[in-house]
Amino acid sequence: MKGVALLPDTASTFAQQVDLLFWFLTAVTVFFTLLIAALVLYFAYRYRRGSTASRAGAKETDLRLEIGWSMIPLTIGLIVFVWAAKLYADAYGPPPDNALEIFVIGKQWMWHLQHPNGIRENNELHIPAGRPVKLTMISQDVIHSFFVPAFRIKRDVLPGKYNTVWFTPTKPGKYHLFCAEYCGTQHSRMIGWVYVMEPAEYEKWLASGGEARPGALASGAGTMAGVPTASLVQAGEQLYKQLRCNACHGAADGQRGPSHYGLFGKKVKLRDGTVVVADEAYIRESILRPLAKVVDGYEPIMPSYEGLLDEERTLQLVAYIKSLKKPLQTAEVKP
Ligand code: HEC
Ligand SMILES: [Cu+2]
Repeated sequence: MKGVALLPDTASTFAQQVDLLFWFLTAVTVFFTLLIAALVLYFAYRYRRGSTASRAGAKETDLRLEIGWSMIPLTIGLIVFVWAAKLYADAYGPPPDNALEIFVIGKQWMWHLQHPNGIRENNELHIPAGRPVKLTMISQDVIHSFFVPAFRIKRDVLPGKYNTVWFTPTKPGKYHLFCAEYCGTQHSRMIGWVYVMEPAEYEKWLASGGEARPGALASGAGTMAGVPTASLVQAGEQLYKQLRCNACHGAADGQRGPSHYGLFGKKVKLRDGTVVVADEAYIRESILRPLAKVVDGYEPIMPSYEGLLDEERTLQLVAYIKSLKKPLQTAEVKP
């Protein structure tokens, strides 16, 4: 430890912005604390019992003073509110398009992280500096919370629902990852490291399947040694065939079920007349609980896969369906 750390490392673009807000709040607080304390002392001294200071013309009320001490704090409060709300909306809103997408599964008591190319890591995450990273997170059991103080991001990881958060790491280094939601006996062990690497180094790491990683020795309990056997999408495709999803879902609509080509991001009309956007959460729900939202024009005949698929395999299916782009390449889906 290097002395007493006032703040954790500042290692993402949010961290810089959050710190600015933090220092602004601190400055405002210090300023008014000193001002008020000085006035209290000054008046206590000046008008102490027995002092000769004149008390003539003392007023009961002063409208300007009252407006002042209402409006100034209100203005400062609103500035802080708008500033903080903007930061919050940035961090928890949609990420930039070029974001690197990482899937996170929390389970008692570890973090399971999955790169798009299939590399999996446990309690370790390797990412390049300077590029936005989007985390799509879900829990296999109870509520967890993904917390990296150096990035100033913390987001609940819930069972049954994808939550996302994004950030842009700025500084290569090794940063603590915590679970910030009490999740059972070994909650305190649900920790790990985020390695931010120079982009070139990261490419090397990816190419080596997650072997050439700094810190590989430092932390004994590490990755499942890469395993870049199948990319997420390929794993999903295999599973899709294995589960015979294509018995009902073909290359075009009009089979027993709708086609999945071009589904991701599309507006889907449902039986009850409502329209939903097909995002990750919708696709996941459609697989696990097909009856929750039935597509208009189709019979509710799809079997539920709830209980048959764990979150990892569900993610693979979601990733595969996401990858099916509109202009369909024939022969990709064999009925
Ligand atoms: C017995 C036929 C059948 C099988 C097998 C089947 N589905 Fe479906 N699926 C349907 C039908 C019919 C619908 C439309 C009605 C609905 O929403 O329930 C549908 C809807 C969907 C949707 C929503 C599509 C949209 O356009 O909004 C997704 C996603 C989906 N299925 C994925 C899968 C996956 C993944 C599998 C394999 C694990 C699978 N389905 C297996 C019949 C099937
Ligand atoms: Cu936890």
